[in-house]
Amino acid sequence: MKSKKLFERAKKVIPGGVNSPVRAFNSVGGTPVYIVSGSGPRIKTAEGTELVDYCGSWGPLILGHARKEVVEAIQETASKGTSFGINTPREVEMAELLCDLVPGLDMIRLVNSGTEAVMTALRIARGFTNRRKIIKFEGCYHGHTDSMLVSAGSGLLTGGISSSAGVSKETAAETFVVPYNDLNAVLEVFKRHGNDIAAVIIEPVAGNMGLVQTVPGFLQGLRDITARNKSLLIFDEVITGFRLAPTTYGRVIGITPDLTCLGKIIGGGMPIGAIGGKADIMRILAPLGSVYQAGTLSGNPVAVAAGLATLKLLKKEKPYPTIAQHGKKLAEGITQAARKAGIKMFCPCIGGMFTPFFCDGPVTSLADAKKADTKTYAAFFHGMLDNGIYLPPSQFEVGFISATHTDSDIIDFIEKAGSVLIEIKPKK
Ligand code: KE4
Repeated sequence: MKSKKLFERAKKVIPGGVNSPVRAFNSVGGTPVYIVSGSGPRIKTAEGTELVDYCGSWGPLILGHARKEVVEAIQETASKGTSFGINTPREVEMAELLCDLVPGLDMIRLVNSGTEAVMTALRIARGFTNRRKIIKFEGCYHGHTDSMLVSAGSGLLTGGISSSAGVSKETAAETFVVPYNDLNAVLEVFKRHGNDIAAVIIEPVAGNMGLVQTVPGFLQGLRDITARNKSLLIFDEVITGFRLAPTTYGRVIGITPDLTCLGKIIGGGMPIGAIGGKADIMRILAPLGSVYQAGTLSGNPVAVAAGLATLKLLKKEKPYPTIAQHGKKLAEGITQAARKAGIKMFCPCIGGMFTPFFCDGPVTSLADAKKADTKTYAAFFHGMLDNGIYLPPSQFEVGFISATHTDSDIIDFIEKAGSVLIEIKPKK
C-alpha cells in the first residue's frame, strides 16, 4: 500500500512519478516498488518486504548495498565538506588509479554521469577529427545526449531519425545507426561517408537490449576500420567497466579504443562518470585545448571517495571468478527450468551479467532480441517479485549478480524460477 500511495503522490509532482523512465514499470506493468534500505544483496521495500536484488542499481553495486568500507569513506569525506569546486587530492588519486588499472588510458576527466561521459567523448571526437558524423549500433544505449537518441534511418546509408521529441532532425541525421555485430554494414557506411565519420561508439558487451555479446572478430574489425579511416573508436564501458575484471573489458580482450567512457561501478553508487583515452586526444579538452567541457561537481570528493573505496576493494578482493560462477550457474539453472516448463528461453551470461530472453537463441542483435516474448517476461518478473526476488523491470535490461550474492541465493533463485515458470506457462 505504501508504494501505491507514494507513487500516487509522486505522479503529482514528478513527470510519470519517476526520476528515470524505466522505474515506472511500464514494461512489466503493476505499481513500481519503493525501496527504503539495502544491505548486501538485499533491499527492503516501503512495506517492509525484503527482496533479493538482481538489478543492483543498474550496475554500480558490484560490492552489494551499503558495503561498510564504502559507506565509511562517504561518511568520513562528507564530514569534512561535500564539495569545494576546487581541486582535491583525491581527484588526482582517482585519475592515477584509473590510468594504472586501464593500460591505454593516459588521461581521465571525471564528470557526473555516464551520459556526460558519452556526450564529452563525442565532442572530443568531433573536435579532434574535425568531422561531424557518428556511427552507433541498434540496441545500444549511451545515455540521453541528443546525438545518441537516434534510431536507424530508412536506409543504412541515410542518417538516423530522432527517437525522442526535442532532438532535431539535423542532429539525428549526423548519427548512423547500424545493426550490432554487422561489420559489413559498418563498412558500407564508411565507404559512403568515411571521411566525415568522427567516431564509432559501441557498448563492447551490450547491456541495453538485454545482454548481447559481440561475435568473434567484430570488435577487432571496428578497431581496424576506424584506424584505417582515422576515425576514433569509443568503447562505452559505463556498464562493463570493472564489471568483469578490475579493469575495462577492452583491456580484458586486448583491444584498445581511442576513448573509453566509464560510470556506475567507479562511483560505488554515487553520481559519477569518466572519459579517458590517449593523451594526444585528451589534451584537446579545455583548459588545455579547444573542446569545452566543465562541471560544478566534477570530481566531487564524496563520489570520488566512494569510487576509490570500491575500486581498491575490487583490486584487492577480485570477486570476479565467484561472481562469474554464480552467473553461469543461474543462467544454466533457469534455462533448464524453462525447458522443463516447456517455455522458450535463451539466457546468455558473462561474469555476473545475465538476461533471460523469452525466445530461442542466439540473440546477437536488436532484431533478435525483439523476438523475445515481453509479456512472458513481465509475468516472470512479477512471479519472481512475489517470491522476494527483484529483477530489472524490462526484458531489455541486464540482471546483475554482486559479490554479496551467495551460492544459496543462486540456488534459491533457480528453485523459485522453476515454480514461477510452471505457473506462468500459458495453459493450453
Ligand atoms: P547515466 O547517465 O544513466 O549514468 O549513464 C548512461 C549510460 C551510458 N552508457 C551505458 C552503456 C548505459 O547503460 C547507461 C545507463 N544505463 C541505464 C540502464 N541500462 C541506466 C538506468 C536508467 O536509465 O534509469
